[in-house]
Amino acid sequence: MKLFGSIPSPYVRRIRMLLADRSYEFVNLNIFSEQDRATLIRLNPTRKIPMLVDQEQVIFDSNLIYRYLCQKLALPALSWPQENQIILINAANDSLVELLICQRSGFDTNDDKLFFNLQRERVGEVLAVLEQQVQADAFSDWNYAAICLYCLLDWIAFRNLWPMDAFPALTQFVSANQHQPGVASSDPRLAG
Ligand SMILES: N[C@@H](CCC(=O)N[C@@H](CS)C(=O)NCC(=O)O)C(=O)O
Repeated sequence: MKLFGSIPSPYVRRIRMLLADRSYEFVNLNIFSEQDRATLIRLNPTRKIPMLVDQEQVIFDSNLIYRYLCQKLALPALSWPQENQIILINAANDSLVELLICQRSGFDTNDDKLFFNLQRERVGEVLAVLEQQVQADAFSDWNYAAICLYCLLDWIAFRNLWPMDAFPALTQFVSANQHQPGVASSDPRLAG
């Protein structure tokens, strides 16, 4: 199996952490370089990372990759509450990706504009719900939902995307899980 992605991407990191002790090849792409972008486009018309190549099969999207690996590696299927947790994490993650791309396109994402307001509202509300869930021990097991949460929160810290002072339980969740399998080796700070 080959996982195509980048080191900083939180969506790619989920799968790297999930596969921490398993044998697979990681192909590190810079999706904005000409050569790597050609690889991305050839394999994945959505032009997003990650994608997984297993013999002739190409699987797009971290969520589908998890389902594929569940079947292939007999991993535990997600419960409905875990599916909902991942929907929450994805919603905040997607909005932060959009805001980051807008910033890199030269927009001031703190402007009072509908698109930016919607993303910021979503991120703030979702982080507040996740804070409550962590306080209620809904992320106390190290499972795929917890991996996804860790990748989101550590990426927020790495890119300095959102003030976390209002979310002490989320901050504590990151410190408490720093030694989990695959966390250190997939650190986005290693991208250089
Ligand atoms: N739903 C996708 C989201 C993947 C995603 O947004 N990846 C980002 C990198 S973190 C990306 O490839 N962005 C490129 C773009 O938006 O053009 C998944 O779960 O894999």
